[in-house]
Amino acid sequence: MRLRVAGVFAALLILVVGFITPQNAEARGRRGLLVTVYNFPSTYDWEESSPWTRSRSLRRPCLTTTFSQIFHDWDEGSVGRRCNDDDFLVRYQGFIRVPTTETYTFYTSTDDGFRLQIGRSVVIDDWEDQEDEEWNAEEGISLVANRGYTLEAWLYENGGGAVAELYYSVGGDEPSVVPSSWFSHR
Ligand SMILES: [Ca+2]
Ligand SMILES: [Ca+2]
Repeated sequence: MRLRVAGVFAALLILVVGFITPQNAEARGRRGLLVTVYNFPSTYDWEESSPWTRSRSLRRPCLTTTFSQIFHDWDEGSVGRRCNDDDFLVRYQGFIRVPTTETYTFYTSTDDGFRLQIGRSVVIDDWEDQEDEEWNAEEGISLVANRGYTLEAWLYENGGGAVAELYYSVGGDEPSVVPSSWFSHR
């Protein structure tokens, strides 16, 4: 009897988790970053835009989900089935916790523009039309171990391919993709 109750409870739990996990979600629970994607008209002037100053005016996302990392190559395609192939904006929100107190250098490979803010510091400000390369931008910031810093990042795609990849390095090591274990959104 007790086993049967446990079985029913487990089934219910799976149902509930499945229901609250958004479509396209790559991360569960508090893991990963909250991601919101918005469509824009093809005439939009991206390089002159600064959505972080008017984020409250952004309405009706084409996709709301969680991504475990900032590590995607959408090629010529879209982020979600209701989203444009070109002219879209991706907003990442959450927290970053690093394992050791260090100066972290962040590297980006993005197409097109990208901006990364950690706490109050704008670490990467690379808001322009471009193709992805090694590296489109790199910048260092000192972070304290196990402290939860707010993280907000933005990517826009203006045409052709779309890429958003965030790497880090400490002490001159080869850059690695920022691991999912550093990100959370609650
Ligand atoms: Ca595209
Ligand atoms: Ca592009």
